[in-house]
Amino acid sequence: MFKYAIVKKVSKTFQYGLTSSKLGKPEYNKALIQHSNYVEALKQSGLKVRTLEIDNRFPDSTFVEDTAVINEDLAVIANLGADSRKGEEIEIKKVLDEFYDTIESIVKPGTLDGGDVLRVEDQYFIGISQRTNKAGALQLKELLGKYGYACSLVKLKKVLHLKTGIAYIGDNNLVISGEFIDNPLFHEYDLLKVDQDESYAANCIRVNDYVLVAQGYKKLAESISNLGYPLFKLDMSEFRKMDGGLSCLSLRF
Ligand code: CIR
Repeated sequence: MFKYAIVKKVSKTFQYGLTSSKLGKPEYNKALIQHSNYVEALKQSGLKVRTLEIDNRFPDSTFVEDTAVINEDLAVIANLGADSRKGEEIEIKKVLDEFYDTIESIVKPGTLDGGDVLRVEDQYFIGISQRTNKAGALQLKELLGKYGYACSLVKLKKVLHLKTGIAYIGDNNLVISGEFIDNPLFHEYDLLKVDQDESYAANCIRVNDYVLVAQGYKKLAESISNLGYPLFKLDMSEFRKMDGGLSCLSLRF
């Protein structure tokens, strides 16, 4: 069970963030509404939400998930892979200091974005991507290993982050899309395969009893619902324009 979430208000410079989506410029006011609906869903799922103030120096800073990897034992501060995002982690470290006795950090030459780190029970998968390099992944593997977590590295081919294409929703159920479907690393799980036309929705999150899923992706919503999970369907259009999804908008612990 999660108790807390950390989120961060959408920067006024959001439209200048990194993206490969070609979906156009995000509408700021719409993004604010979508963000506040997201926070509301986290609260309805039972979380106390800590909302960090806006920081216009960092257009992508609302995507707090990338700044750290946290679990019940420790917090690991990321060394973000994109130059324009380096420094976002400083504020997050200060906040996590209030909650954690043990805080570690990924350091140069290692880089790592939290979006590349997927936890499945006591097993972690770490994506090697444009943002996370092997040195960063191996540092994280060593840190988590001290607490008994196993780690496997997954080389990404197309997607930005590992969790762009995979989500673990509990009870052995892995939501999986695109390049990951044929990867034998994931074949021991019960796979909910996401069709190509719904691939954006693969980035969903389990929060206590609920699954939060992007609105407008009916096939996946139905498959998850058929497994018995209650859903929150959230409009994510403006975050999608900036390559962001549901997991990216919070740190949950
Ligand atoms: C970026 O490219 O860094 C942001 N525009 C999107 C980050 C999305 N984060 C995530 O998938 N964990």
